[in-house]
This record gives sequence, C-alpha cells and structure tokens, in this order.
Amino acid sequence: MAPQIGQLFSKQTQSIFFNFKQKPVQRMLDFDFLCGRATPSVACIVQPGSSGFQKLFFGSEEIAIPVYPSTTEAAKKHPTADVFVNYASFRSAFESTQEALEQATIKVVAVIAEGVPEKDTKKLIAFARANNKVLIGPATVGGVQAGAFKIGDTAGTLDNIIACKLYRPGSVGFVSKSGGMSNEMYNVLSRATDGLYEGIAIGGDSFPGSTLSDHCTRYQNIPQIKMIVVLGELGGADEYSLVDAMKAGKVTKPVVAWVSGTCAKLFKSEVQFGHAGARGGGADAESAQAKNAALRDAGAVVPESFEGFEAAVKETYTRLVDEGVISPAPDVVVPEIPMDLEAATKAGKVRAPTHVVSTICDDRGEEPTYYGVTMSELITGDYGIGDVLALLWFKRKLPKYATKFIEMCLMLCADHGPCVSGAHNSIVTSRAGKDLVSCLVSGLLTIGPRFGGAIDDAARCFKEACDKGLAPPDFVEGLKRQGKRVPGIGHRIKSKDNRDKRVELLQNYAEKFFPATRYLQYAVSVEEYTLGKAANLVLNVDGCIGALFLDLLSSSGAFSAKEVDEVISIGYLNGLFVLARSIGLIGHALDQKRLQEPLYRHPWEDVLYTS
Ligand code: Q5B
Repeated sequence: MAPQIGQLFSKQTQSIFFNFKQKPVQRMLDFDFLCGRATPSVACIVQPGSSGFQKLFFGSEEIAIPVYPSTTEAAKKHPTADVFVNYASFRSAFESTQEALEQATIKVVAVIAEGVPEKDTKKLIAFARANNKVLIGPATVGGVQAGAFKIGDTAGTLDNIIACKLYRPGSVGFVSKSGGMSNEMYNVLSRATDGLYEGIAIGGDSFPGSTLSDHCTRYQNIPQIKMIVVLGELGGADEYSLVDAMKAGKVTKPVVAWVSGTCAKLFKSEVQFGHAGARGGGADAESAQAKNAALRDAGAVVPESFEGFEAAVKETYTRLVDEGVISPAPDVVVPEIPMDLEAATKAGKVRAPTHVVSTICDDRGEEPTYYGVTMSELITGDYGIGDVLALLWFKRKLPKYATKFIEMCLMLCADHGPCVSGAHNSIVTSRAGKDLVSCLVSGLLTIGPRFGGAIDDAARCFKEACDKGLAPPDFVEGLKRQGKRVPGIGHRIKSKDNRDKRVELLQNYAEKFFPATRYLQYAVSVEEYTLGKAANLVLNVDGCIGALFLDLLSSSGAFSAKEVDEVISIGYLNGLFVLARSIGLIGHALDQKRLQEPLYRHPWEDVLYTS
C-alpha cells in the first residue's frame, strides 16, 4: 500500500458486496441509516450465477439492491463503488479478490475469509501493491469509519455500535490484528476518548494484505485523526515496521500501543493463539515483550499490561484535549432503527395477526405430525392410507372397517380404462408432449357431475330424501319435475344385466361390516324404481359411494349429526374419486410416454361436419 494514501472511506463511499449474506449487508445498511447517510453503502451485490435484485431495509424503507453475476459487470454498472467487500469462502476468495483488484474503479478490497492459502495471499498482496490498491484481510472482520462507512459485521450489533458511538466521528485512529478485539477496543475508546474516527482490523494471518504500519502512516495523513491506538499481537515482525516509521518521523501523532501475548513466555513450548500469525516460541524479537519494548523505545505510550491500556489511552487523550489538540466531538441524536419483525416478535415486543390458520398437521417439531400422529407412529403402528386420509380430511382416527372401506374406494376407483373422459384427456395431453402434472390436471378437470364427481350430490340428495322419508318414486319424480336427474344413477355401459362389479363389492363389504346401511337401502330402492324406466339407470359407483359414506358417517359413532351435515355440505366425498383416479391418470400419462405415442389427432371420419 502506498503510504501517502489517507482517507479510504467517506459518507458517500459505496461498495460492491460479493457473495450475498443477508445479515452483514443489512448491518451495513442499518449503520448507514444510523449515520444519516443519504445513499446505501452497498451499491450492488455480486452473486455468481444470479442476477436481479435483493430486497433489504434502509431504515424503515424497503429497497431493491441490484445483483450481478460477475464483479466485472457490477463494477461496470457501478463505477463509483470503490470498495469491494468479499464474503467468499476461503476456497473462492483468491479468484474473486483477484477479479476485484483488476477493476480500475475498485480501490479497497476487504477479504473476510479465514484460511486463504498464504501463497495466494502473497500474490494478491503483490498485485494490490503494484496497482496502488488497499487490501484489508484476509481473516478480517473489516473496518469502519465512524459516521461514514462500515464493512460487513464490523463492530457487531446495532446496540454495540450505538454504545460505542460509532455513528459519528471521534478523534482516534485505531488498528488491530484481531477483529474480535477491535470490537472490544471500540468500547474502550468510547469510554476513554471522544471515540473512533477510523478503525481497521488487518486480520490474523501471517501475511495480512495491509499492515499495522500501513494504516498508521495513513492515519498520519488524515487531519481528523489526532491520536493513534494500536493493538498488536505476538508473532511476526509487523510492529517493527511501525517502530521504524515512528523513528523515521513518518508517524508523529501520539501512539498508544499494546502487543498482546505476553503470557506466551509462561509456556515451555511454542504456543499458537487464535490467529494463524499469532505464534509464540519463535524468535525472541517476535515476542510481545520485545515488541512492546521496541514500541515504547520509539515513543509510543505502552502500558505495563493490557489492564493499563484503557488508562494509557485516556491519559493521552486528556493531555491532547488539555493542550487544545483535540476539541471533543459533540454527540448527536441517532435515529431509531425499526426492529425486524422476526426479532421483535421473538422478544415479545409486537404482536401480529397470522394470515393462515391450519388445524390438520404440524411440521415444526422434531417430526411432522398428521393431526397429532407422528410419522413414526404412522409407520410403526398399523396405519394405512385410509388412516392418513381420516386424519388429514376428517381430523380423527376412524375404526378399521371404515379406513378399509376408504381404501377400497381408492383401489376400485383408481382406473376404469382408457376410454373414460379423464383418462382420454390425460392420454391426449401426454401425446401432445406435455409434462406429467399437466397430463394429470387435464384428466382431473373432467371430473364433475357426469364423470366421477357426483358423489357429493348423490349423498346430499339421498340424505335429504331418506331423512324426509320420501318414497323413491316421489323423490325421482320430484327431481324430474325440477328438470333434474338423480345424481349417482345411470351409467353409459353398465346396466341391470351388466352390473358394475365395484358397486357390488362395496355393497357386500358394507352390508357385512357397517353398523347400519340405511342410506344404501334407500339408494337401492331408488335404483329399483329407475330400473323400471330403463335398464341402464343403475346405481352407479358415485351413487353407491355417496350412499355408503352417509352410512359410515352416521352409524360409526365417530361423527355428530352436525358434523355429518358439515361433511355433506362442504363436499368432501368427490375428493375420494379425485384422489383415486389420479393414480390411473398418472398411469395413462406415463404409459403413453413409455410407448412414445405420437401427437393425437382425432380422425375426420369420426366428426360430423355440418352447418
Ligand atoms: N332418467 C344414464 O339416458 C343415461 C336419470 C333418470 C333418474 C337419472 C344418460 C347418461 C351418464 C351417466 C354416467 C357415470 C344413459 C357415473 C362415473 C365413473 C365411471 C365412468 C365410466 C368411471 C340415461 C329416460 C328416463 C327419463 C329420465 C330418466 C334418466 N337419467 N332418472 N335419474 N340419473 N348419463 N355416469 O337412457 O320418466 O321416461 O321421462 O349417459 O355414465 O362417472 O366408466 O365411464 O369409473 O370412470 O337416454 O364409472 O343420462 O335416458 O334421457 O331418455 O331418460 O330415465 O328422466 O324418465 P337415456 P333418457 P321418463 S360413474
């Protein structure tokens, strides 16, 4: 980094954020709002493979931040964004940082990832220096210019930022290796001085992109910075370049410094502290003691221990105030940032009405439940698809004979050949090259009063007539007078002498296992009457299921009279045919695809063209 460089950021600085992470971006924007910035500090986001926008908050207002697939494109679209905040993983950090450094418009690059290979970092450092760019990190939280611009997660939560008064500039330039300790020091500075002007965590690697002395010499060029606070670490020789800079008169502002890791001497062997670069046990000059002594010798104020650091900072600050070098920064009122709804709800600070009510299942716990029954119980217990349907549709467990009856309905109605309306539609759709869901839906859409969808109406009509005690002829003729036919009566191919086997099987089962079959008996007596008119006016499968379900509901003891009325008026029962026939419709759609059948075209000969 060229030592002449001064200010890196301002209240107008904008950045390009690489590898979208919602929280750090939002924290940058919240900081902006706190500082009273007019424009968001994140101009755009780079997310390889994506484009469009990300919605975030700027104060209480929602804003759309553009997303680009590449840094080159982002830099071209946002030429005034001169800071690159890189949240790539250590695996991708090198390529993405290199691309950013190659952009003429980008001047400062912060690399957050920890674990970037040292050989890669060295290449990045060489490129950055050769091109007069500032590299902060890797392995850094970033940095902050109080009241102006903040990188990512620097300084932590909003509460901490407010407590440290980072929303307005103070008089101190701070630099440390550790990001965690920089947070701690922002607190110290807010207590001991009028606060931070700019703070940088250079990162804990052995080869940081920029060094302690790089930033101290830069702080020398920033008039608003009146004193410099440095927190170094044992290991490496970075602090000595600061010593040299001070001795050479390149850093003349008061420096208060501490190099941590003095306890390393207590260990017999080499000690590795939290950072890759923080190793004790190497050359004596790399020890914290040696570096503290060298800094003291160069003119820095160095306390006897870390405990004395705050007092040393305060003493220097007070002296500078007394000497008139520092006029303490006035405090300002900060705007209140609205809490995120999620956080406020969690803290019990707001209540919001829900928009959806659900009573049949719950997927929030350790395992999902169907009306309170866990998946484990479903699988280990004696449950079948009929029981699942009972739980999710009727919100109760039903007796075994009832769930077996439901399963019989599903099995018997699963298919009725390729010529029925639904299957025909699915076949034609499949042959038109459409996807499975379209084939299924096109078949399902034919279900209605004439095809499979008469179960509910049949149940309604049989219930009303039977409960009123209407004689079958009165019932049939009454409907006829209204211009209606009895739902569930009549079939195109089934007749008195060619009975529908499905109807027979269901009837036999119910007569054997149901407590009562009052409604079925009524439907059969209606059939006896209609068969007197025509042989094809049989009780069809819709009518049979409708009547038998009425019997199940009213005789099982599982439903109150009111609940039976509710089931019938809402209309649950066509769902049985829909569910069952979906199996067959999918089968037909797949069959056509398997056979690679061509586009269906209905033959001309089969159409009567007339005018
Ligand atoms: N009358 C049934 O036409 C019929 C009456 C009625 C009371 C009634 C015709 C028709 C479609 C029925 C059908 C499917 C042929 C149900 C299902 C699933 C499926 C499907 C599959 C599968 C009758 C003569 C006299 C008149 C009328 C009276 C007629 N209908 N009375 N209730 N419903 N319907 N549904 O013979 O006194 O003489 O004036 O075809 O198939 O969806 O397999 O395909 O699994 O996929 O021309 O099984 O309606 O009778 O009109 O001359 O009437 O009977 O009032 O009385 P016809 P009309 P009157 S299963």
